[in-house]
Amino acid sequence: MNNEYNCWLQERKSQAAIALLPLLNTIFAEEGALPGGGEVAVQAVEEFRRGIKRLLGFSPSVHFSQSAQAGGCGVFLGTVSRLEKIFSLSGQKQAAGGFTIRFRDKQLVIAGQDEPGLLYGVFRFLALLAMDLVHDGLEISDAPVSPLRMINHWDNLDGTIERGYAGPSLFYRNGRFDYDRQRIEDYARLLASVGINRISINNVNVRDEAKLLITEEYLGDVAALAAVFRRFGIKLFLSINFGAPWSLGKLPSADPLAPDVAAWWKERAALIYKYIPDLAGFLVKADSEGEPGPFLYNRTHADGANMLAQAVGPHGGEIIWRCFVYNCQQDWRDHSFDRARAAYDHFMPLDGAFNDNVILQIKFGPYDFQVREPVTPLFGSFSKTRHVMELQITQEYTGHQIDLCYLPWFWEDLMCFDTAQGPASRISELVGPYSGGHSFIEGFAAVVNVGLDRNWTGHTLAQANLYGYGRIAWNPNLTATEIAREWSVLSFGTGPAAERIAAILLKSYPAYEKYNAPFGVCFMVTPGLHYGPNIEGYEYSRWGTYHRADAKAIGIDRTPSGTGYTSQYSAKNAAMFADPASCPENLILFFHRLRYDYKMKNGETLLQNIYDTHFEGYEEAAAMLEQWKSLKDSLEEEVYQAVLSRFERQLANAREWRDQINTYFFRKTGIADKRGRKIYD
Ligand code: GCW
Repeated sequence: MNNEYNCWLQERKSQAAIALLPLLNTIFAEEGALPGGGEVAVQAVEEFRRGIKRLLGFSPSVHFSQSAQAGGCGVFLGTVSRLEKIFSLSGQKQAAGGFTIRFRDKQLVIAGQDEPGLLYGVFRFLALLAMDLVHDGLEISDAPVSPLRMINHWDNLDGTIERGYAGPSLFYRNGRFDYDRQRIEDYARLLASVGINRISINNVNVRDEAKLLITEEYLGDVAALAAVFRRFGIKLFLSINFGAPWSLGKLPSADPLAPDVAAWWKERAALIYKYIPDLAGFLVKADSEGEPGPFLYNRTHADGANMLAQAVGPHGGEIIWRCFVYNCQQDWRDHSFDRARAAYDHFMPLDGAFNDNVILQIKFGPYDFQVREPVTPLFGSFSKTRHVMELQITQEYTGHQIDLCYLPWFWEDLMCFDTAQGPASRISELVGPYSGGHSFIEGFAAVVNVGLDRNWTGHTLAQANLYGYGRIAWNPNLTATEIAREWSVLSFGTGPAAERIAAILLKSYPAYEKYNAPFGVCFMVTPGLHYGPNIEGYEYSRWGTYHRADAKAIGIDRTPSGTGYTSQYSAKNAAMFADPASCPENLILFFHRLRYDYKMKNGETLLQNIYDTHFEGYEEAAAMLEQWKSLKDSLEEEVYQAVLSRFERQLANAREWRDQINTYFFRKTGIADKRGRKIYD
């Protein structure tokens, strides 16, 4: 049974837990976990206790002790440095956040490399317990592959959320912090349970009252929120407005090289850190979609980021600087400009010019979280600059949490992309702690999909995307299938329903992609809203995202004979993308302008493939609805009905996409579907 508020931390009787009952009755926690010791360790012990209550219905008693007893029966929680001597755990040093779980001889030991590691170990053990996977002899060591695992909120202080589809903000209302403390704690628990360790709490577009978050009027409230997340090993970032020195400080400019500007930020940082001594730093969207930035003063992005880095550096802070910088005042008539080139053109020349405490945040693709776009060429190319990959959990272009679209399916694909720059150059292989001279991706940041809706994500099954993000950020080698199964069992129990729900999840992305814009062409979506089709909606606009379909052909030539974007990739990938024969077909219209009679690998024309995928996508959406209906008797009525109504809306959306896209191309070409299916004229 599923109480949707609890997401993947459901209350239920676990069979494995029942078998372990006597053992789980007593917890011995090491000294460091004593109240007054490390806050995160204390929370880890508390989470263990709560977790057992959730899965077994009773609270074990906790004994804090100076030194654990090797002989006794019970649960031993602590850090490796203390427990390894007593339990002779393998002395291998793990990455920060790592843990070992060992269960044998009536002893369960959970040892964290550090306090967050203990917390993650506890959550992992509880997940294994809930999945009935705990057995005598169990021994697991795990550690996060990515050091930085971040959530970005695009919440505004008026309570709205930019691109939010699950109700108002968890944090703000009417220009103030206004939240249910219990709910924030529950949120922090959910995030920590999948390993999240950083959170930015306000929209990267910093407007109105959000500009005042860095003033004393709000800093006390920021500190109070930081305190809730701190216990769960999660540190806060604040999004800041680069123009603050003039908008807030009344200085003549915000020029990063002006001494009064640098001094203003230094002073401001000192004030902020007085309130929140462990603030992780600032997140900055500069020179992007109307936000101010260093270009206003003819300075580089390194000038801008480094100036801020110097302000927060003395306090241990970091600057996360977004690479989503492009000209959004484009003339659609101008074919020489290509927005896809922008991030690389702006940032590649600056590789190595950033301070050590600057991390660049790079959207996974060259455009903007499209359903299908290639991995940006910046990954694998940067070697002297710290950087992370930005993903979008909120379903801006993937169905607004009305349509089911299980994102880890696509993220797995991204992780497998081979940048072809040196050995071990797949994205998943590049993820790890940064060390100068290597192109390591230090982790991930993702725009979150939660709001005040009771089930957090609007569509209950969209919880899988939040869960999946945490898991992939922890370990990019996990597969979408593994994650779907895990999430389904944790959310719906070990019965047969979970396997069937996982199967639906795994079909959802390909279905969505099929009824969406074809073959990586992008942006055939309703302008502004970004839900539902509008095939020429962005065609004559300023945003630089065109497909230029005419009666004969569609797509942008991004090869050296076109915009040259392919040349930003490694030689091997440049050659692969530049030739339609070797370019992956799901991206073929991103890289090429092709005639509708172009023969695809299946022997059919491009046009026929467009028709086929759109008919298929609709059928697959219809099949998901039927599969959901067949689960009626296995699910809680409320969850069943709520998800059912989303599937019905999704089907209406899929139908609109199918028919508008097919009709558009039929009208352009006058060529009918060779299978004679209904295309409206
Ligand atoms: O995807 C686009 C969105 C904007 C967003 C921007 C960004 C926060 O449409 O709403 O602004 O990206 O990533 O900065």
